[in-house]
Formats: sequence, C-alpha cells, structure tokens
Amino acid sequence: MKATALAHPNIALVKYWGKRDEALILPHQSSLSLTLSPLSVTTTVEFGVASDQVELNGHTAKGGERDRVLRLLESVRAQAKTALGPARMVSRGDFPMAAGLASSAAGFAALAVAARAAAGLPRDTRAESILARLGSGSACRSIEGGFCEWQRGERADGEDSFAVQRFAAGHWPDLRMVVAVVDRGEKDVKSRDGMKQTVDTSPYYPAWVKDAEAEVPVARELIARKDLQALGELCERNAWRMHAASLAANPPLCYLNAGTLGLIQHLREARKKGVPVWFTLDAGPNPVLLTDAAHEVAAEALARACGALDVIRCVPGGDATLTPEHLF
Ligand code: 2P0
Repeated sequence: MKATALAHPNIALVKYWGKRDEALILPHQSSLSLTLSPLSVTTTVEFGVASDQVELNGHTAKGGERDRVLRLLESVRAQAKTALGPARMVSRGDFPMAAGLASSAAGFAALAVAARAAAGLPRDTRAESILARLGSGSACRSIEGGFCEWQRGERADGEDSFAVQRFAAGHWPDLRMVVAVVDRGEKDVKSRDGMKQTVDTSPYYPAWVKDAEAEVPVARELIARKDLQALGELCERNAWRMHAASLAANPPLCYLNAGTLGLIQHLREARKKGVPVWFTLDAGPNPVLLTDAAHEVAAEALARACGALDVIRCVPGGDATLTPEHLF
C-alpha cells in the first residue's frame, strides 16, 4: 500500500499550448520533449491512512494544488481492485527554486507511478502517462526518458492522448540543454491560464495548432539523424510561434523580458563564431539553450555574460522509476 517513485522534468522542443478539453487536459496538438537529468522529483504514496494528506516540498498543499493531487489519487482508486482508503502523499524536488523550470511535470509523473504501484497496479507506461496527464499536461511526457511524443489523440475520453518514447536517452547522449535563469521571479500568468487566454482570444491560435502538429514528425526525423543545427532552428521557430500566438491574445501575453531578448539575440553572434547553440523558451523569461557536450561550457559562459543569474546544465534523462527509499 506504499510506494515511491522518482521522475525527471522535461523541456518541450515542440511545445504544448492549449487544451481542447480543460477537465481531462486534452491538447489541441501533439508535442515532443526531452527528459532532463539530473533534476528530479521523488514522491511517496501510501493508501489506507486515516485521512488524505498532501505535502509538497515540506508544506501542506492547499486549494487547487491539493485538488489536482486528490483527483489523480481518486482516479487510481477507481482502477484498483480493492478499497484503498485515504492516502498520504509526500513529494520533494531537488530543483533549485530559481531554476524557473516547472516541477509539476516531474511531480505528477512521479505521483502517477508511485500511486499506481501503491495501489497494487502493474507498471504500464501508457496508463501512467494518461494518469500523469490528469495532473498536468506536460507530466505525461515525463514517464519515460529520452525523447517523448505526446500524441494529441482523437477520443473524447482521452484514452488515446498519452506520450510515447521515440528515442531513449542513450540515442543522443551528447545533446545538452542549459537553463539560463535571467529572472528568478514568479511569472504573472500561469501556463494554464495563459494557454486558455491564447485559445480563447488569439486570432493566430489555429495557425499555431496546424504548424505545431506538422513540426512534430519533422523534429522526430531530425532527432533520428541527430541533426543539431536543423533541430535547433526548429526549436527556435516553434518557441517564437508559441510566443507569437500568445502575444496576439487579448489582453496580450508577453512572457519575455529584456534579459530574455538580450540573451537570445547574442546566440546569432555566437553561431557566427562557430558555437552551435539555439534556444527554446517556455511560458516564462528563462531561455533553455540547446547545444552539444563540446560546447556546454561555452553556452554557460555566454549565458552568464548576458546576465544569467543561475545556469543549470542538463543531459538527456531516463525513465521514471520506482525506488525502495520512501520519504516517510
Ligand atoms: C510544454 N508548457 O510543452 C509547454 C510549453 C509551457 C510552455 O506544458 O495546464 O503545466 O497543467 O496542462 O503542463 C506548461 O503547462 O499545464 C507546459 P497544464 P502545464 O512544456
């Protein structure tokens, strides 16, 4: 009745931006991401305790955060063969607070794996991915390592909307992602609200959906060939297009700041000098630089020279795993 799992965050190379079903977290388009090591979240779940308890990074979760966890646990109870009773859940991330990386993807992936195991259900990456998706869309891409594709699916019940691994981390061990923290502050508009505002009001949204869906198989092919330059160019244009759709929302959504622009404009100069480095950008101001092992030090130096306050170097990460080391 007790299990613990560890999962890594992921960064989308082709982004997810917008839901066709808010309740089931079903996206309008497919997306493709890279799982990142060494960052991780560890989560322990135990069923059969006195009352539901949810603890995230040393604090008792409240409101929407608690509701999202309890909803996922409720879905596990519905699938279990025996009555499970209330659950205690404790989750801890090892991310620096200033990373600007959402821990929710790794957190809900670890929760999905731990909760199913605690309920006596067998490991099943598809079921785990669907369960993680109910907590946070991007979490469905953190069940497996390497390069994962979240297929949007067609069904209204979401049973065909989950992530599959296209390439394991070992396919391209030389790839590097360098998180450049140019702003440690909390963003004004959370992803969940920002994407809804974009879906509801941006005249560019239909073009975003069509383009992102078409870019997924292109990205897959570039990863198969390990074509860093073409993949870097694809990542940049996909990030620009997500932000363009958001900028065109009403009211407009601008996640970039002066530090973001200062850094990404320098990447062009760096490339002219022979440093293979490109960026992607989530719903926040901190660019993530795509490069290779031979140039990660140069990428970090460039980020710091452009004002990055913290830099976190990441490598392709592995699958979410069960571990015997419980948090309580
Ligand atoms: C992504 N993002 O593909 C995109 C790119 C942010 C920008 O997934 O509402 O926390 O829980 O499904 O997954 C962040 O949004 O949102 C995200 P919900 P989530 O990684």
